[in-house]
Amino acid sequence: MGLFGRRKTVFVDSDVLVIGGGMAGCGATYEARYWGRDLKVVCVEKAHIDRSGAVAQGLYAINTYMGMQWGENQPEDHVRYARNDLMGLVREDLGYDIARHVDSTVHKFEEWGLPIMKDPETGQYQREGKWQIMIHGESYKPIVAEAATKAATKVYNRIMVTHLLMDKTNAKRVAGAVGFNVRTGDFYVFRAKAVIICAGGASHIYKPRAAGEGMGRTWYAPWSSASCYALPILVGAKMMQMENRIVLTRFKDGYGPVGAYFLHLKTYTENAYGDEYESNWYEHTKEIVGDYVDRQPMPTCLRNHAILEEIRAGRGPIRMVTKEAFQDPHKEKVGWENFLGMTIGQAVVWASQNIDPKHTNPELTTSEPYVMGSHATCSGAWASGPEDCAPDDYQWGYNRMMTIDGLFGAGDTLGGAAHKFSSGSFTEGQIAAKAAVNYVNDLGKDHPQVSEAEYEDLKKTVFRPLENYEVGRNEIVAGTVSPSYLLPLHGLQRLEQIMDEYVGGIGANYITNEPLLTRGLELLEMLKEDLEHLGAEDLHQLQRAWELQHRVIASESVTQHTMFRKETRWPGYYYRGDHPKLDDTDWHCFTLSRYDRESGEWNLEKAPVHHIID
Ligand code: SFD
Ligand code: AMP
Repeated sequence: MGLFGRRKTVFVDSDVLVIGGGMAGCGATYEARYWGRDLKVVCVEKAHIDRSGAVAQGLYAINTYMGMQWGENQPEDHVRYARNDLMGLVREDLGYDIARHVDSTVHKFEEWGLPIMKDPETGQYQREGKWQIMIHGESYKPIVAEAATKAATKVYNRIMVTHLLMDKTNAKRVAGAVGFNVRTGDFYVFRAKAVIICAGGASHIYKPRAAGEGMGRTWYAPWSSASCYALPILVGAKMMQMENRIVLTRFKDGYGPVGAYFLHLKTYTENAYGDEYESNWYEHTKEIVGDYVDRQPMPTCLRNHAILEEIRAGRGPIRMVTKEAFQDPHKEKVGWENFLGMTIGQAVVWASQNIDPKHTNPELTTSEPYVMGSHATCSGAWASGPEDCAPDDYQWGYNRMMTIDGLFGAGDTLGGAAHKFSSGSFTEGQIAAKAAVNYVNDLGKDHPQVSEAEYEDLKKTVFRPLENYEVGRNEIVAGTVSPSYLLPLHGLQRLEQIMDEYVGGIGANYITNEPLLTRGLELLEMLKEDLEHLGAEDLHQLQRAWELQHRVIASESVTQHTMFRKETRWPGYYYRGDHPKLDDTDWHCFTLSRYDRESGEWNLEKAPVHHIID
């Protein structure tokens, strides 16, 4: 049993287990109770549900709201918008399903106490842009968490889920999950009839621009550690479009989002010499992507592309022209409040660097890539679509169920439906939970069983880094250097460098090619071998160790997908130097992968893109 054999094991039984209590997880927990009045609904969260996930700090806008009550937009319009932004490749059935339900979700948020700004003239929600509405959202997360907490049978905070459990007699059916309490070190075995993964996206798989002491400052939450991808990948669920990682235009050094500035303050950008530059790159971009360059609004990746090209041409930095907008006291107030309610670090960085946007146009930069299913990209698990509108190719079971029986997902976890954002992620959690409750009810007496041998083995695996450290620390040669273990931070830095240099990160100008990807995969394989020897000094480091494990498997998936798609589909997100153009003839398709944990092999295939909206 090793050094840690006597560690306590806690068993928790549930009908529906929700992994991750962020936006999607709160939506799933809330809705599972609505449809499953008598069911046992458990939510497990690695932090504390009141302030966890990407919305922990608050938000200043809800980016997905149709406004159907005022005839502003229809769900079909949102599908067209997301399809356009993703250069054609979205699961229209999934996006439509969210769009038709998202307004009523937002109305609930308001009912629960979220202050939504109103247009003083019309009394309607204050629009930031066509899809975005403005909120006083510092307490957005505690508000939705309260609804989920009241709905749950129990929320287990401070437990990091590390692995899924499969049914003893059916390896394609989920039976629960295991994890550990990051404060007490207890081992948890969650037995469940259905599992909904809502564990957020992935930051820190690429080397961030902010290194060293600023490392924790990234745009996406630094604690978004790819569990939502690793958990399904490791049990053989199919993933989609994992090459579609996102790069965001952000204010320099603080990673402050730009949407409120562009859309509400009506700011614009210029190069170092005060010139407009996007039109310089029109012909060049048209050669790469064809007519997609003429779509309105211009796809997010192409806006990045123009910035990157202008900088490569030596006319950087790119600045946002704020000086004009900030002359209006209302806009000045909104400009500052936007960050104080959402990304406080940006306001602090400006103060520390003597930047007052009223007098200085701040610099923009492009971020390191993140992996997300909820913002302007849609990487994630491949899920079954809604019964009434998903084409046959996209329908094999319950709505939002992955290719594993009983395993559902929502938010960043699921691929295909870009532009969900916070409201759409909560909505998708609701949709998944309704389907999961139906699944549980339909099971009857045929319940999945967990295998004792499986969870006992996992218990040893989960705590092994503590043991490695305990034994290996006797051999420390200098400071933190040991010949027999690897610390999580060192492993993370190695991962970030591999991804940066070989898989198109900032250091490589987002460019990669087949030889680079091939070498990147070899280096990832070597890193994986060394992960057996991760050493964790304490429970906090044990969590870091498992976050690293999850990031590495997700990174491998990104690399495999990037290798498979032999075109540059989204210039501005990444470039295949050996296939520099968009190729609609061969690649107007989804890429799917499946990892076989026995052989370690990845299987990649194409899936058709069906357009269900004209
Ligand atoms: O402007 C485990 N987002 C924005 N959405 C908006 O609607 N408006 C905005 O203004 C937004 N902007 C923005 C946004 C995010 C960030 C970081 C900033 C600014 C600075 C995007 C949304 O936040 C995002 O789309 C949703 O939050 C996604 O929801 P979800 O549920 O997929 O992820 P989550 O909320 O991060 O929650 C994940 C949870 O899982 C937990 N977890 N628990 C147990 N075991 C494990 N192994 C776990 N791994 C993770 C996490 O702790 C977390 O609670 S703007 O820039 O676009
Ligand atoms: P961001 O703050 O960049 O995360 O963006 C917030 C929202 O505004 C998202 O819905 C973006 O797609 C949208 N957005 C940001 N910048 C622009 C722009 N220049 N044009 C159109 N939409 C934008």
